[in-house]
Amino acid sequence: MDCLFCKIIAGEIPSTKVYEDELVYAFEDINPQAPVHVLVIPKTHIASAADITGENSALVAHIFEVIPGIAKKLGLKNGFRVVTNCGDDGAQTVKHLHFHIMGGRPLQGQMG
Ligand code: DGP
Repeated sequence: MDCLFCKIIAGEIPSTKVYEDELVYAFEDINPQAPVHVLVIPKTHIASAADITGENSALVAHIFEVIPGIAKKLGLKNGFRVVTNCGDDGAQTVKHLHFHIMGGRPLQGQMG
């Protein structure tokens, strides 16, 4: 499968790791939109939030379980944003489910 984020997980494309366990990989976004901008991805390929099912929802729950620890490690004491873009209208450019963690400054109240 020709998936950019699967290649990052495999180490075929370099990335700056922030967190990793057996299910999840987190790394710095190449085009940060905030002082802290990290992507959290499942190691199993799921194309987008539209592909979350009863079969893989435990993995998604695990992602949300590890996000507070990642945010703490990143020093986001004052809060942060978690976003997933889904599909073309959702401005998803990489078709591997990913959650943006953004923070490090007060963010605007509206998106898009
Ligand atoms: P989205 O628009 O939600 O699909 O966001 C995709 C994000 O992926 C975008 O913020 C930039 C980031 N990105 C794209 N290519 C690379 C890459 O090769 N390395 C890293 N670290 N991030 C990437």
